[in-house]
Amino acid sequence: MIMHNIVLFGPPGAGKGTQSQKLIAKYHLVHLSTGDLLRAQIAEGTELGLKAKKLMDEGLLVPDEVVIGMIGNALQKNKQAAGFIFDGFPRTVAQAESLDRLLAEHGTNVACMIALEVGEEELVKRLLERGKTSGRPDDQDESKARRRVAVYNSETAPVAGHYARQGKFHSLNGIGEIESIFAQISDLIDRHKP
Ligand code: B4P
Repeated sequence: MIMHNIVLFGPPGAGKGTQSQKLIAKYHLVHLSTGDLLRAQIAEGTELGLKAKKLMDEGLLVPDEVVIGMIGNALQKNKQAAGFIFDGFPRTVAQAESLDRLLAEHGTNVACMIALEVGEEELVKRLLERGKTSGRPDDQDESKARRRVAVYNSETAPVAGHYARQGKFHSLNGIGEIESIFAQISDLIDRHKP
């Protein structure tokens, strides 16, 4: 039975992927990163991957129905999981509404959303730094990094209100030592155990 579901939230480069790796080792939850799932489709050269690549390389969001479909499949495949860390999803209010509905179909819900707050200059710096080694086209130039932040501000930021209205929104400063941020996230997760 899927029980303990955490949404890790924040702008591109805020540290969601970095913290997710540490959290799955500690809590044995299944990590669902829509960015990673999409990049796997690109690597396999699927039709979905080809369409997604064009949008991702430009720093734009992939259509809701594509990512919602991927998450629905992943939930179906992991019915025995203790819970999930959702990383980079939901990124629109429509995705959040779909996530709530999909989890309800499995008799569960989001326990809490944890947002990592980082300002635009630091985000751009981190993304360009990662771009030196990641090979990710969306990390390669400043104008794309800034477009991703702008897309976050217009399309993704309202998702915080969706979970705030459910009393599930928590926000942390995402600037600081990775271990210290991890300790603060762990504390929030422990306080929201079902
Ligand atoms: P994602 O793969 O989700 O990636 P992200 O936003 O770049 O990164 P994240 O916040 O995880 O950063 P990380 O920890 O690595 O999205 C990529 C694209 O996929 C999107 O633009 C979109 O096109 C598409 N997509 C994905 N999901 C979608 C959805 N649901 N709907 C529609 N489209 C979707 O950190 C970045 C860097 O910072 C790293 O190099 C790290 O080392 C560094 N860092 C982390 N924490 C730090 C700290 N505390 N101090 C200093 N540096 C730190």
